[in-house]
Order: sequence, then structure tokens, then C-alpha cells
Amino acid sequence: MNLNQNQLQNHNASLLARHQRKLAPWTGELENAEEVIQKLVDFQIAIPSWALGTGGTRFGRFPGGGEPRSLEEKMDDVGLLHALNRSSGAISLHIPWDVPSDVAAIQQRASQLGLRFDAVNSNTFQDQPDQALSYKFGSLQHADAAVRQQAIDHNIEVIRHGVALGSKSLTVWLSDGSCFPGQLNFRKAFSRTLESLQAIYAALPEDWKVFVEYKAFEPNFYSMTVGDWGSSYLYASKLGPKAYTLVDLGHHLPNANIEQIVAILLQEGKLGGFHFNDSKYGDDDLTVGSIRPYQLFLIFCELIEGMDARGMNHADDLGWMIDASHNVKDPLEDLLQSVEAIQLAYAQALLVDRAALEEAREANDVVRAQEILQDAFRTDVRPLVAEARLRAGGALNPLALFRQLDVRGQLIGERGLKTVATGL
Ligand code: AOS
Ligand code: ZN
Ligand code: ZN
Ligand code: ZN
Repeated sequence: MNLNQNQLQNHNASLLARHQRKLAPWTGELENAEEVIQKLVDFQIAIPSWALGTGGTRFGRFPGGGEPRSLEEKMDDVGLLHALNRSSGAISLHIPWDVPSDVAAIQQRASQLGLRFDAVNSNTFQDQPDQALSYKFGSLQHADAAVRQQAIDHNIEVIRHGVALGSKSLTVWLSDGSCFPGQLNFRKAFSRTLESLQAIYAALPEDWKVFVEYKAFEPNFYSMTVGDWGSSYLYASKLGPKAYTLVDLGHHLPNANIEQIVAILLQEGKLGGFHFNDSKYGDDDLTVGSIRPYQLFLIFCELIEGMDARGMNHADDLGWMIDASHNVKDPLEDLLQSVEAIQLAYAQALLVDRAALEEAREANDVVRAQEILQDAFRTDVRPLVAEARLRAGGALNPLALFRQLDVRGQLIGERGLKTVATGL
């Protein structure tokens, strides 16, 4: 389905007076309001193809209706999100779930929907039906060189698909590791994984990046071969300048100081990008900002500071992606919430008086430093984010419009009630 532009205009018109009342204090008082709004307009967050259906649980999966059944329909869903919020102008594909059958047609669809292709993801954490060798005991780390080669070849094939679509990066996430003490020689697993990654790295086009995603644990595992930012950083450093660490917010041990990790990786020029999500105990599946919005804000404070220090462009120089799953919510509604949570944290972080903060730090004025941060965090920046959306041609309240237009009902009408999107 396409979003009806008249309906979007009517929606905005009905909310405009109220919106302008809320925005007035901002444009009056905040010196750099225009700059903040423009940064929000420019900031795009890629939607992963696998988050458009229900998933993310090892137990019951309860598919909602109207889930996308093909790559084309996944793109349509992201196109819908983008039409609503004008901030989801990219899709991240996972191969082999999303192998395009007709590249030209897919590209044409993408340009109609205003989408570009963000990082392509390889999958060596599952066995595919037609696959010769099994990944039961790992892929890039496997004791058998033939299995490693199969996984390397798969990654190279993923790069090929990405090149055809205009993608510029590959994300490698491995469920390689071991389930019991004694099972794995850690040193061999590390070297084999490194060698395999080197073979993949050698196949990267000149202007590509590879992101090495780490994860502290998977249920059922005793060790993970890319288990933390330290090992990801090691791989990325040994691989070379096109390799970076990817931070998935849900992939840390409880209480890890993610903002500090981000600061150091950025300082070292090795932060590649993000998978945004949230978590309570572990793993990576909850809506961004639903549990720890303050942490998200602190991460953005470090990002802005670090990117500005390195002269990086906020919108383009890191990969911004969501990686979440939904089992009880409408995936599209959840993604609208997630994108907004990211924008709110970004906007709040842009408000921080950094000169004053630095002064307080240098003077060891702990209270003042804390107050400066909390002052920004406790500011309601929703009118700024809404204004950015309005200027970019989106809806003042995307979630409300999604419901008002009964988008899900229409998708069910088109695709049927019993649909299961491919993915996890
Ligand atoms: C898995 O936990 C990782 O976050 C990956 O990014 C993975 O590729 C994605 O969740 C799709 O399965
Ligand atoms: Zn991830
Ligand atoms: Zn994850
Ligand atoms: Zn997950």
C-alpha cells in the first residue's frame, strides 16, 4: 500500500496549531534551534529487513497479520515507515533471507520509495536447506577448513549482492563459540576466525567497510568467539582500515558502560556503527529507549562529542541501524517508536552545553557536570523532533496516523492474515 498524501496533509493540518504552540518556546529561546532541526532532518536510521515481522524469541512465535512475504514487501514496509517519519530512508538486508531475484526491479523500487541499501548482513549462524557443510560447530572458526571456506564464500557472495544494490558495508555477526568448557581451543578459534575474516576482507571493494559485531552471550553458549568489544576491536585492527567494530546495544554483560566503550572506539577511529535496541537482562530485542533512555542519551553525548572532535558527519560517517524483534507488538509500530526514541536521544544530546560541561569537568565540579547532562535529558524535545519530521514531509504524529489509517488492516487485506516474514 502507499501512504495517501492527502490523508497525511489532513493529519498534519489537524495537529498543526497545537504543534506550533509547543514549538514556540523552542524557536524563541534556543539559539541553535534551526541547526538542531536540520541535523534531525538529515539523520536517517536504517531498518533491518528482519525486524518487519514477529520474532526474537526461542519459544512461541505469534505472527501478526500482513507480514511482508518477500523482499519487495519488506521494502514496501520500510517505504511506509519512511513516508510517515522521513527518517527511515534505508534498509539493511540479510542474505540469504533477502536475495533479490531481479536487481534492476529492486533498485527501481528502492528509488521510488526513497530508500538506499545500508549494510548487508551475512548469515552463518543457521544451516540452509541446500548447504553442503554444517555450522553446528561454528563457521569462520570451524576446525575444518572446508567449513571455514564455505562461510568465507558465503560472505563474499553477500558482498556481491551488496555491490549490485549499491550497499557500502558488510556486517558480520557470528554465533561461533562453544557450549561447554574444554570444547574449544580459544586461541585457535581466534586465529582461525581472524584468517577467515582476512579472506573476506580481501574481497571488499575499495570503498566498502566491514563491521565486526560482538556479542557477550547467546543462550546455550559458554564462550563466544567475538564476545566483546575488545575482541571485535582486535579483529578490526588486525584486519585493517576498512574494518570497524559494530556496537549492538543489547550485546553487553549487565551494567557494561556502553557510552565509555563508544567513546574509546570513536577516539581510536574504529567505531563503525550501531544496532540500536534495548534490553532488561540481556540480549537485544526490545524497543529502543524502552528500558534505559538515559543510557541512550549518554551514548549520543559521546557520539556527538567524539564525531565532532574527529570532524565526522553525524548523518553519514557511522552506520545507524536498528536491530530489534517484536513478539507482542505490531513491528511497524515498534519501529516507529524506536526511530523516535533515537531521534529524541540525539536531539537531547545536541542540547548539551558542551563548553560548560568541559569547564565543570576541568574544575572537578561533579555536581555541575551532572546537572548539565540531566538538564538536557529532562528537556522535552518532542516538539523539535516533530518539527523536523514536518519539514521533511512526514507526519506530525506517525504512530497516530498509522492507526488512524488502519495501515495494518490494509496490509492484512493485501497480504492475508497468516503471513510469516522470513527471518528470525
Ligand atoms: C544477533 O544477535 C545480531 O544482533 C545480529 O545483528 C543478527 O544478524 C540479527 O539479529 C539478525 O538475526
Ligand atoms: Zn545486532
Ligand atoms: Zn543481536
Ligand atoms: Zn536478538
